[in-house]
Amino acid sequence: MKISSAEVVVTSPGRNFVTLRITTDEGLTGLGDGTLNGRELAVVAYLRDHVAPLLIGRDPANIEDTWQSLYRGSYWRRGPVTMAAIAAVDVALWDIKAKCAGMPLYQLLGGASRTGALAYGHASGRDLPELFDSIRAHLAEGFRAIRVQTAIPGLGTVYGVATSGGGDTRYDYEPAQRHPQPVEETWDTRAYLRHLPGVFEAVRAEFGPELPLLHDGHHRMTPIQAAKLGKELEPYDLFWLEDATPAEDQNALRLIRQHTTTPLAIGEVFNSVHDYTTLLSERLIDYVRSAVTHAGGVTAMKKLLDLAGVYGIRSGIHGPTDISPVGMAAALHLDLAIHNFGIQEFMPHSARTLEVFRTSYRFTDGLLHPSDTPGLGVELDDDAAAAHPYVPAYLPVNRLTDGTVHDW
Ligand code: EZ4
Ligand code: CO
Repeated sequence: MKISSAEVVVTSPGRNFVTLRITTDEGLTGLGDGTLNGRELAVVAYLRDHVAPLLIGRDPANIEDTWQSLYRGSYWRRGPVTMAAIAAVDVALWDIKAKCAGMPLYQLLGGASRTGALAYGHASGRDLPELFDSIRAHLAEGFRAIRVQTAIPGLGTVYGVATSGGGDTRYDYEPAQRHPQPVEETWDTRAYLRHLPGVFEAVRAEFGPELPLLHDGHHRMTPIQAAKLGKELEPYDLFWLEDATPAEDQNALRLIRQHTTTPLAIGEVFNSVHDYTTLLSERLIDYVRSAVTHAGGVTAMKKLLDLAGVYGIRSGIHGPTDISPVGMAAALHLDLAIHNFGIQEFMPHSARTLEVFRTSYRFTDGLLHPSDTPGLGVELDDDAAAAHPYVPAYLPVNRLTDGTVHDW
């Protein structure tokens, strides 16, 4: 069997998605996700101009060889654009292989290690009553683990918080904020540090000790600020504190770790196992946050998670709405198969997105299952995709109250 075409589909049903469809001379197709939020067209050009021509004529069965050819063979390696492009190819080839085998992908990864993957949902509120309502709504939807984000007194819109109340409100730029320029938000880390422990105290008092609670610091603290927050949150027994510091400095985690037993999760912006070597070998984190879509696909994620498992570190695969349903399905097959599964982030996609991407994964009683459909279990509706052309959209930019650009 040979690859006969590799076609890039860009669609924007509320937000932009980049999908690679690989077709073989026997008519089999596989889908891969290469969506890189705010830099989508860089991956499109990389795939269309520099990868697709190299794939034609290759044997789709040789996934490891194709991965290594694209990684080592390009000379320029790593980086989010390259690794998202490689991920798109890798996941599409796994989809083809599993369809060929007539099995769901998780069977090729070793079979099911659990009945389903514990998912966490994103609750948020501008004040405590709104936050409590949001937590209750997520519990009613079946979530058994909840991420908690709140507004900060004195600041306007901040990461992770829905901007208006009501049932269908999404915080996460769903629909994405589609402007030719990023919107700007204002940030004050000291105000955040003063406010957050009281929020978790109130949530624990209202919802009791059992419910797993998570929080995303979204790269805004210095190491010593993160250490202080981790200590102050210890009484509220977080499942994890995510992205406490900008994660490219692995040594920063050593300082945080010395001060707090709050579990730490990091890595959604990482794209290589080499971003993790110190963090894993020194056990500086508890959860690996990389996305299949941004870290080289199933092939690379399996190796990364196996290495994490050597150190007793578990998975917490990134699953925001800017990962397409194709990338989400790939994550779910890994979640079901690996031994050291921790938790899966799950922000349900919009109805419009799910008209473009026909999924078969299920969410039942707080657990996600990729389904037993052969392959990934996701198909792309070309007509629906074509109805939603690309729209420029960027993540926000953060500025401190004095105007200094800060990590968002
Ligand atoms: O801000 O995926 O844990 N989830 C996150 C996400 C990220 C977006 C960036 O594109 O931090 O909401
Ligand atoms: Co995050």
